[in-house]
Amino acid sequence: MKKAIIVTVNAKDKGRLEELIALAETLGYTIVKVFSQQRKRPDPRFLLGKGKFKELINYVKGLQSESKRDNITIIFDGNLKPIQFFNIYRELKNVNILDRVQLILEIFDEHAGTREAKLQIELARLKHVKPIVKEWIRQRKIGELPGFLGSGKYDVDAYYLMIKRRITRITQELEKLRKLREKLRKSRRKAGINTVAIIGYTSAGKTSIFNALTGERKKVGEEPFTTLTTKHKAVILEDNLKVLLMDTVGFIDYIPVEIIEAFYSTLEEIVESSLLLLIIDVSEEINEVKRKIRGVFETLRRIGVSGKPMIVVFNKIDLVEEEKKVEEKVNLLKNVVSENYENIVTYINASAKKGFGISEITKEIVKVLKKDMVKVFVSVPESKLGEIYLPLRIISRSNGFYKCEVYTYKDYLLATLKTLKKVNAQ
Ligand SMILES: Nc1nc2c(ncn2[C@@H]2O[C@H](COP(=O)(O)OP(=O)(O)OP(=O)(O)O)[C@@H](O)[C@H]2O)c(=O)[nH]1
Ligand SMILES: [Mg+2]
Repeated sequence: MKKAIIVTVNAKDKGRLEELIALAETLGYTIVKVFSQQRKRPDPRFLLGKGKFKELINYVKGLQSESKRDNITIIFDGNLKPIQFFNIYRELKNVNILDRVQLILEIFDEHAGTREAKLQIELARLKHVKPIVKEWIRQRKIGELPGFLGSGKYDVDAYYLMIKRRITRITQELEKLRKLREKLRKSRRKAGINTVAIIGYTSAGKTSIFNALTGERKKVGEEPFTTLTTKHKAVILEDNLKVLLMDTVGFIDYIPVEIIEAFYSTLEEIVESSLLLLIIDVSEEINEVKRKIRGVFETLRRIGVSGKPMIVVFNKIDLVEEEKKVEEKVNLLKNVVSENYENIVTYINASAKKGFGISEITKEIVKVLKKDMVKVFVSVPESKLGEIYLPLRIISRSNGFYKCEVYTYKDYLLATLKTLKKVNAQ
């Protein structure tokens, strides 16, 4: 049995602790106890104060003598400092120690389907353990510890070197993949295709909305981080107006820097998209919904998104019972959203499950994107019509020519005119 003890100091709200428990349970841990403490500041040595830490040690010893075969893990809420990790490890032999970063990475790992996702997870892990190993080296030098995790005296130096080399290698490889994506993005925009990024807290229903808008059947699930790699699908909304809808990795409250840096490099695509579709699960208790909304905006700030137009979708409306309550809740949430973001286009109530609000979302997307486009009137020879990949609407047809309205993005107007000339359009 995978038993886990959760340790939290100065937990700000219940929701976050419950979330940590849910994350651990997702990984198959059974939570046997929660140690929580309020103190002026976390203890620099053990996070918990001396007395409470003793209690933890005794509790673990009790568990260990009860059953030798059980695997015991201690999960710390928040991020342990290397010295704390080291101190705790020294006092508590034969248990696994995880903090929030490692826990999230374990879940990511279970869902990682692509090579890129796997590399990103490995990079985040290496960056996370690097300072801990460094601390180990420091402790050994001052004579506190003979070896690393019970291994030979100098293995720890070799291990540290390996970590550094591997970080360099992976960073290079990810950089190549990133450049490739960048090229793709540019060519899409030239072809008049805009990207709409569907974003939101994990389990908000992003993939469900993505599926409803595209007719896809990508995997949805109750578990957090069902989606780990951004998925694209081109859809034609109207008059040849093609957009690329993008389903993304869910956010989570307090994403550690390592994960943002390594894993969320894919989220660059969010930074470069034309429009954001923010999905909010309104079915939960109001304070929980608010906490998650703030978490999302915090992440957006950290990845450098601001001012981009955003459509806010209040999803899972089917789970809120009375209509009056929906109205009340949604109004409160609008305040939280508008306090945190500048450019909200509109708010839409929806249920991906019941198909409610989906056509409204489409309509609003079209409205926003067309704002950024200009119309050009041209006559195109019939045989060449198929060579125009831009959104267009045929107005009339005469003498072998189609009279059309062609849409293009303002910043690509010159390029578009050139392309039109090539197909003898006038
Ligand atoms: N009742 C109800 N359930 C919904 C609705 N939309 C999504 N769900 C459920 O919510 C859960 C999460 O949905 P997903 O679409 O996987 O959510 P996600 O945001 O893509 O989640 P991650 O990829 O894990 O971050 C699933 O069990 C869905 O069936 C809705 O409108 N109503
Ligand atoms: Mg998903």
